[in-house]
Amino acid sequence: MPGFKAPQGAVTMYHGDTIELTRLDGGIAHLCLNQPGSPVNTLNRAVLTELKAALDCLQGTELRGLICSSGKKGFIAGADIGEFTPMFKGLQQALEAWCAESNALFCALETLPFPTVSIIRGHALGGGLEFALATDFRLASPDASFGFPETGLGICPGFGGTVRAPRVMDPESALLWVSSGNNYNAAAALTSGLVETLVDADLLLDAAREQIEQAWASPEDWQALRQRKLTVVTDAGSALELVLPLQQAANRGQGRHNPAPTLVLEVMGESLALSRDQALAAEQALFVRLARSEVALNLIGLFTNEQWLRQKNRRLLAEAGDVQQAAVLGAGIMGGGIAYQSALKGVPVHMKDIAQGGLDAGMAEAQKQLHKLVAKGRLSEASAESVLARISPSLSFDQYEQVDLLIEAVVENAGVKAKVLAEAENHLGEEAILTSNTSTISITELGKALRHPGRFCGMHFFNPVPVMPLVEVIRGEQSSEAAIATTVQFAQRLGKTPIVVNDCPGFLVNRILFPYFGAFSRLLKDGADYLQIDAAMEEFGWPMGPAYLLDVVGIDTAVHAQAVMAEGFPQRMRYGFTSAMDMLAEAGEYGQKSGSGFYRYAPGKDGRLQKQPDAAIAARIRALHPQQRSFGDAQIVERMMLAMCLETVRCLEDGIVDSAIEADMGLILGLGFPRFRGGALRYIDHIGARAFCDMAKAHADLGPLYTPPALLLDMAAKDQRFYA
Ligand code: 3H9
Repeated sequence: MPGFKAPQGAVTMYHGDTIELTRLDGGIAHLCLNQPGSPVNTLNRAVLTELKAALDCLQGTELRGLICSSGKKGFIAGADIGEFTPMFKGLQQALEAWCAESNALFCALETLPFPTVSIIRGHALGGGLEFALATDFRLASPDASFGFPETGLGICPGFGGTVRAPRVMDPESALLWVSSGNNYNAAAALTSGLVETLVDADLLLDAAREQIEQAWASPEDWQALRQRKLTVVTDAGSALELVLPLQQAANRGQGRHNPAPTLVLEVMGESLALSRDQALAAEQALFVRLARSEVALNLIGLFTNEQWLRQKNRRLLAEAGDVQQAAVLGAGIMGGGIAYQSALKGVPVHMKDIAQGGLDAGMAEAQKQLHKLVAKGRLSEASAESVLARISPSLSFDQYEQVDLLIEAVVENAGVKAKVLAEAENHLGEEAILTSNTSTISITELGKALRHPGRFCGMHFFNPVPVMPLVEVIRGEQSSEAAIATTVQFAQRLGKTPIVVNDCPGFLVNRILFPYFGAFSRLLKDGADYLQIDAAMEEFGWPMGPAYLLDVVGIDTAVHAQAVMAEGFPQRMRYGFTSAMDMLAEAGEYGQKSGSGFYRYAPGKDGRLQKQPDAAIAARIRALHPQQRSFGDAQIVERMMLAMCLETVRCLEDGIVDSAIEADMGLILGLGFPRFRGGALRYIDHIGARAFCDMAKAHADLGPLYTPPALLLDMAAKDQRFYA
C-alpha cells in the first residue's frame, strides 16, 4: 500500500536515505519518513541523525507549518528494538548521552516557530507515538492504532512519552496507556484527546493544511496548547489518587515480576506536578535504570528471538506447498480444537471420527468457541456461521483426495495412530502431507507404517489449541524438507509459532518438562511440601506450580507420558519409586478433569473451577513419603530449575533443537516459562555456565538428572554463553 508522497512540483529541502523534506505550496513543509527495505519505520540512530538534519533545515525559514507523515502503511513502530541490547549493555554514560540527544531533537520539533501536524495511518507505537506527541496536532485515519509497548519490553517511553502524553491527553488515560503497554484504536485516541480528529486516509494531507490555517487563525489557542505541554498538570495529591489504583492493578499476578509498569506510574505521578524539562529528566533517569535491568534485557531478547524465528521460518517456506484443504482425524479435544482453528483462519477442514457422538461433540466445541468470540464482539454472527461452515464433519474418507495436509489427532497410542495413518494414506492424493499430533510417540517409528514416510512429520499442538501459541513440527528420520516446510507454513497460517525439532521421546517441550516433574516427584519423596513447592515456583515466575500444572494437564496423561519418557531415557528419567503422581492416578484422581488431584476442584462464583488445598490429600502424600524435611524456597527453585535447564542443554547437545533461541522460545510459548527470565538457557547465562555446573554438581546425589552435560562443562571451561 503506497504511503504519502510529496506532490509533484514540491521543492526538496532535505533528502536523506530515510527522510524527505519538501516545501509544498502555501509555505508548508512536508516531512516524510520512509525507511528503505523495511515494512515499517523505526527510529533508529540513522533516522534520528537524518531527523536532526531535516529539522536544522527548517530553522530560520519563513514557513507557515510542517506536516509529518510516513511513506509506509503505518506511521512509526517506535525506536529500533534491534539496536537496544548492545546499547543498553554498553556504557551508562553513552546511553544517557543518546537519550539526552534524542530528547533535544523532540524538543526542537516541539518548539518550531510554526504549527506542526502529524498525520497518522496504521500504527503509531512507542517512539512513533512520542514523535507525534511532540508535534502540535495529530490527525488520524479511522484504522490508526496507538500504544506505548515499552513496559512490555521492561522499559518505559524514553522520547518524552511519559511527559507529553498526560499533557496532551486526559491524564488518567495517559497513565493507563503507558503502564498497560496495550494498543488502542482510533476511537479511543479521539475520546482521550490524543488526536484532534479522524479523517479518511486520503484526506489527511488536506485536513492537516486546514489544521495549520486554523492554528494561524487563532494563534492564542495554538500557543496555549504549547504552553500546556510545558507546565504542571496537577498537584501531587491528585496525581497520587490517579496513580495508586493503576499501580495496584499492575502489581497483580504475573505483573509483579516486571517492575516497569509500577515504576513508570510512580515517575509519571510525580512528574504531573513538575515542569516539562524536570519531567523529561525524571523520565530519562528511569529509562536508563530500566534499560540496564536484567528483566528488560530478557524481554528485549524475546522480541529479537521472535524476529529471528520468523526469519528462519521464512527461509524454509520456499519449499512449502499451499494448504487449501485440511483434514483432521479424531474430533476429541485436540482434533476438534485444530479443526476449529483451521476454519477460523480460513482453511476449510474435514473432521473425521469413528463415532457420530465424537463429531457432534467436536462441532459443539467449535460452536462454543465461536459464541465466545461473538459475545466479545470480535466476530459477527454471519462470520461465525461461515467459520462453522468450513468444518465438514464426516465418518468417512469421502473427498480426501483433495486434502493437502492431514493431522491425525486420535488417542495417544502408537498402534492405533500407525493404523489410522496408514489407512488415511490410501485415501489421500499423491502430494498430500500427513502429520501426527502426538506429544510423545516417535515420528520416525510412526512413519514406518506409511508407504511414503517422506511426506510425514509431527505436528504437536498444545492444549487448549485456540490459546496456546506453539506448534512443534517434528522431523522424523525420513521426513522431507517439503513436508516440514508445508507444515510450518500451515502452522503459521493457523496463527501459531512453529518450531522445527528433531525426533526423540517427548520431542523438545515434553522432554524438558518431564525432568522438571521428576524433580518435583523427588522433592516430595525427600519430604518437601507440595503447596510450598507450588508457591515457590509461582514466586519464581511460573503461571502455576508443578502440582497445579499436573492437575491441569491430567495426572493420568502425565503418568502415561512419564512412562514413555522413562523408557526413552531410563537412566535419567526412571523414578525407581512410587510417586505421588502414580498414587493419585491409581486412585482415579486425575486432577481438574476428575475433581481432585493434588488439589480439590469445585466451580467458583464465575463457574470456573477453583482449586482448594485438601488436608486429606496432603496426609496421603505424607503417608506415601513419610520422610519429612524442610526445604527453603531457594533450594526448591534450585532443584526444579536445574533439572529443567540441564535437560534443555542436552536437547541442544543432542541436536533435538538447532539453537538456543528455539529451545528458549519453545519453553516460553509451550510451557509458559517466565517471559521476564528469557528462557532456560538465558537463565543459565544469567547465573553463568561455571556457577550453574557447580550448582548441579552439588546435587550429584540426586542422580544423572543433575549431571551437567559435556556441552555445558565445555562452555564453563571456556567461559562461554548461549547468547552473545
Ligand atoms: C520504543 O519505542 C522506546 C522509545 O520509547 C524510547 C527509546 C529511548 N524495532 O510485525 P511485523 C520489525 S520501544 C525493530 O511483521 P506488522 C518486525 O520485527 C519500541 N524492528 O509487521 C518485523 O521484522 P521481520 C516500541 C521492528 O505490520 C518487521 O518489522 N515499539 C520494530 O504485522 C515487520 O513487522 C514496539 O514494540 C521495532 N520497533 O506489525 C512495536 N517494529 O520482518 C513492535 C517492527 O524481520 N512492533 N519491527 O520479522 C509491532 O508491534 C509490529 O511490528 C507492528 C507492525 C504493529 C509495528
